[in-house]
Amino acid sequence: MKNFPFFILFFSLTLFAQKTELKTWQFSSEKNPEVKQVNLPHTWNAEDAFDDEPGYWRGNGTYSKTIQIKDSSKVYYLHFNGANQEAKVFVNNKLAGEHQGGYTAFQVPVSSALKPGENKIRVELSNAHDETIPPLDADFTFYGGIYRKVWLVEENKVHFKKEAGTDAVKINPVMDENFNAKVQLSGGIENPEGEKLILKISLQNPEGKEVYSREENVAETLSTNFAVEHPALWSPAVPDLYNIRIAILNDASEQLDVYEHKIGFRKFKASAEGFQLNGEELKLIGVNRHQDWKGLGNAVPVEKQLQDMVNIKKMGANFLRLAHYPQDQEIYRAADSLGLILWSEIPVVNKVPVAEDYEAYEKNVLQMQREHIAQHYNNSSFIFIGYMNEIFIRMVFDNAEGEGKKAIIDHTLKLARKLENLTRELAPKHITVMAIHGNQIYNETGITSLPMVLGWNLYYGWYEGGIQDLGGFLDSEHKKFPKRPIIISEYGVGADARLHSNNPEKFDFTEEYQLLYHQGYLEQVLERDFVIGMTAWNFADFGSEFRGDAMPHINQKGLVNFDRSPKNIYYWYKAMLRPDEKFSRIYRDVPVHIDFSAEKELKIISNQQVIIKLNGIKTAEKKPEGGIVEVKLKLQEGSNSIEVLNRKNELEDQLDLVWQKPDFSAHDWLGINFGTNSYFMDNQCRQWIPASALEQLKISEGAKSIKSSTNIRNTEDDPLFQKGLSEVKNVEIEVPEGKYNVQLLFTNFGKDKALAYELNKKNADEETSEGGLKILLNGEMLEVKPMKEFHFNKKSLQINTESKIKIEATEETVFSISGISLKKIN
Ligand code: GCB
Repeated sequence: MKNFPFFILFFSLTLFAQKTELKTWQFSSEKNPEVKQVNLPHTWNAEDAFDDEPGYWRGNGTYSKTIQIKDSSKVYYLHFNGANQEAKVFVNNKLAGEHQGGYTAFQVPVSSALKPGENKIRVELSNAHDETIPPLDADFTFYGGIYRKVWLVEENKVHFKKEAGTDAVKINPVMDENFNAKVQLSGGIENPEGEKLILKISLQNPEGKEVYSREENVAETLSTNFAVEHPALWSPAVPDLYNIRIAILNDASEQLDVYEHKIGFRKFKASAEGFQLNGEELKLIGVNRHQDWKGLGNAVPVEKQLQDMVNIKKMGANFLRLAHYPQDQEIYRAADSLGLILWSEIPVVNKVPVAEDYEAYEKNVLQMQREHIAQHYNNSSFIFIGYMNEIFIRMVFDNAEGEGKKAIIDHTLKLARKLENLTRELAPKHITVMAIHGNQIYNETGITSLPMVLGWNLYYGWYEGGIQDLGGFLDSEHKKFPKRPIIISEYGVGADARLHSNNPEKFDFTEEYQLLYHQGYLEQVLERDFVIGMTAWNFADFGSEFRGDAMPHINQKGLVNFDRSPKNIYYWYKAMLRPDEKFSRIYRDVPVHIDFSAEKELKIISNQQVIIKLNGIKTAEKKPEGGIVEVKLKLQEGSNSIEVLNRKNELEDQLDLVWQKPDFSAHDWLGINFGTNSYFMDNQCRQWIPASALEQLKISEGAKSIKSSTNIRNTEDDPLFQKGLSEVKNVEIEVPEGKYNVQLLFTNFGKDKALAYELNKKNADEETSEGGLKILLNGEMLEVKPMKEFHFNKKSLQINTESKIKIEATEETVFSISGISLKKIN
C-alpha cells in the first residue's frame, strides 16, 4: 500500500496532455542536399551570415523524422515554438498545415494523418525573401531554420482548444481603484462528444497556499470570473506571482486536461505625466533585446537566453523591449518571474509593400499580431504591445516622391490603423505602442496619433547631430504634443572592446564614446517626466549581415558583446540603476599604457566611495560622480598594481597595468595606426597605437584622414584597415640603430571612395592597372600589387638603419596608408 499515492500521481498525470520534445531531425537543404542529422534548435545560417562573402543563404531546407504513435484514441498536435519563416508540415507525405512568419509559435493538428506505429514527419521550411511576410527589410539577419523547440502534443479528446498557436485560455486579472481584483477567464474546450464536464479552478498565492477554488459545470465555452481581495501586487521590485490552475474533469472526476499559468496582479497607466504601476510613478529604464548569439545565430538554447534575462535584471533594468519580434515563450515567463515590464512587438519593420503583395502581407501581419497577443496575453510582464518599427525609413532613404510616396503612406496608414484597432480589440487593457525614427514624416502623416504611447528611436550623437541635441528635440516634441507619452525606444552607439581612446569621438567605435553617449542620454531623459521610459539599443551585439562596423556583420551597439561578455557600459548602468547593490569595478581600457607620459587617467565604475591604491600605496579616496570615479595615477615603468577598496577596506577590484614608452627601450614591436585617435588590440593581442601618440613620427603636410565602414576582407582586424591617411608624401619614424622588419599596411577602400593608396588623381587608374603602388622604404623600391576592393595588402621588408625609417612616394605621387608595424630584430 505504501506506493499507492505515487501510483495515483502517475495515473492522473498520464490522463492529460503529454509533450514529447522532438529534438533530433534529418536535415538537408537546396544548397547542401546531403542529409545530415541535426538537433534543434538549428539554423543553416550560423556561419555564412558572418563569413567574408556578401549575403547569406536564403532558401529551402527540409527537416524530417519518424515518430511512433501508440494510442490512436488520443488527439495529436505538432507544436512549433518558432521556425523561420515559411513552414509546410507534412505527415506521411500529406500536407497537414502551413505557417507564415518566423517569430510566433504555431500548432498543426495531425491526428487524422497519423496511424498507429511509425509515422513520417517532414517540414519544408524557407527563409527566402517573400514580399508577403514581415520583416521585409531590417537591420538584423533573418537566419533560416527550426530555431526553437518542437513538441508532439498528445491530448485527450476533451482538451482546451488550440488557437493561434496556443491553448485558447485567456486570463484577465482586472484591478479596481481599491486594488481588489477580479480574475476573468475565457476560452474554449474541445468536447466532440458533448461529455458532461466539470471545470475545477484554483488559485495559489505566491507562497503556494491555495486561496481560491471552485468547481462548475462546463460544456464548450469557458467564461467565468472570481474575485480576489487585495492580492499581493506584481511589480519589478516585487514580482509576486499567483498560480492559476484550471482543470477539466469528467463526471468520474478524472482530469482530462489542465491549464496552469502564473499570473500577476498589476495596474498600469501611461500618460504624459509619467508611467504608473500600481498607483506609483515608475520611470521605465531598460534595454532592447535581439535573440541571436555569437556562433549560434538564432538557434540559441533557451537556458542560454535566460541568462540574458537574469543579466538584464541584475543590471537594474525594469523594462525590456523585445525588438523587433516576439521571442521564445520562456523569455516572457522569465520576465514575469524576474519582474521586467515588456514591450513586445511584431516585425513590421522599415517598409510595407504597396504593389500586389499588399493584401497578402496585411493578412499575414494581422494573423501574426493575433498569434503574438494570444500567445503572451497571460504573461503579466506583457504590457506594451507594439506593431511597427521605423516604418517610413525605407521611403525616406529611397527619396520616394509623388505618387509613389503617396501610395506608401496610404498603405502604411491603412495597415497601422488595422493593427492599432486589432490590438485594442484583443487586448483592451494593454498599452499600444509604435517605434519611429527621427523624422517628421511620422507627425506629418498622422501615424503618430494612433498608438497610446510613442517610441522614438533617436541617435543624436551617432547618425546625426550631437549627444546634447536629444533634450532640445524632446522638448520641442513635447511642446507640439503635450499629451503624448514618449519612450526613447532606441538609442545607442557602436562600441568595440578592442578600441579605446583618450579623445573619444563620434563613430570611432570606442567604449569611451559609448560611455559619453549613454551618460548624456540617461541624464537628459531623467530630467524629463513626459519621457516615460527608455530602452538602450541594444542589450547585446547582434548579427546584421550587411553591416560593416568594426566587426563586420555585427551591429555593435550592445551593452554586452555578441558572446555576452560585458562591455564597461554594462557595469556603468548597473552602478546607476542599482543603488541597492554596492560595487566598484576598474574600467577596462588598454591593457598596456603606451605613452610618453606616466600619467594614466583611470576610471572606476562605482556606486560607492572608493579608496585607490597604486603599488600598495593609498593614492586617493573619492566619491563617484554619475557612476564614475576618475583619478590620475603616476605609473612606474613596467608593471603596476592597482587596487580598489571600499570604505570598509574590502578589496573590490584589482588590475595589473603595464606602462611602456612608445619606443624601442621597452618594446621590440610597435604598431602604428593611421587616421585615428584610437588604440586598437589586434587578433594577436598586440596593441596598435595612434600615430598621434608617437613623437618620433613625422608625416608630410597635407595628409588627410580616410575611412570606410565596410568589411575589409581577409582580416579580423578591420578597424586597423577601415581608417587611414591619404595624400601622404612621406612618413618618417626615428628609431635606434638596428635591424627591423617593417610592415606596411594598405587598404583598397573600393570604387566609391578613392583608392587607399591613392596615387595622385591623374594617373591613379593607370598605375593600378600597371601593377599598383611603387614606394620607397629607406630608398629601396617596394611594389605593392593592386588588390580587390575592400581588401588590404601587406608589404614587408627587412632593413638596417642608423636612425630613421622613411617611407616615401616615388616622384609626383602621394599614397594612402593604414598601418605600419616595426619589429626590432636584434
Ligand atoms: C534603428 C532600428 C534598429 C537598428 C538601429 C541601428 O533605429 O530600429 O533595427 O538596428 O537603428 O543600430 O541602426
